[in-house]
Amino acid sequence: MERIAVLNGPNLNLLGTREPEVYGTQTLADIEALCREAGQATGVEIEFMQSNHEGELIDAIHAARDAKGIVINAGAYTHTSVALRDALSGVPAPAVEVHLSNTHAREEFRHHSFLSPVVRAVILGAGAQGYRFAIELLAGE
Ligand code: CA2
Repeated sequence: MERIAVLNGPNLNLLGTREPEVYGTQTLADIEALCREAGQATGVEIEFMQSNHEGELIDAIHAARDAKGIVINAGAYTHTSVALRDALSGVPAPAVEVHLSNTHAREEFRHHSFLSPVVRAVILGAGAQGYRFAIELLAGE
């Protein structure tokens, strides 16, 4: 079965504990369950991980090089990390960048993404459903 890697960056392990008005009430475990449901519905295996460490996320991108796709919410590294962008550019798997919040409606430092120019699609502000949309897109291509 083909697989899709779902990668989550720093602080996303705190979801559901604070700032529900920005990020919703769902926990990362809820999002993982949603992704596994979307994987079952679309016939792909889901690999789901979260890390607070940039290098671990880079290793996970490299490990997903032969996957059908990568769904990535890189958290704040989105706005800072040339290294994550280079990792995504360096693997053949297409990636979809997902953010729970609409980063363009927030502070200016969240408006720029180093990742957006090198991904297949960007999904902003759809909450946890954004992960489902990303899996459906990648699984269908
Ligand atoms: O909207 C998103 O998904 C973000 O990637 C979330 C990141 C933020 O830095 C990006 O600009 C947009 C932050 C995730 C941290 O989530 C927390 C949740 C609860 C409490 C504290 C942090």
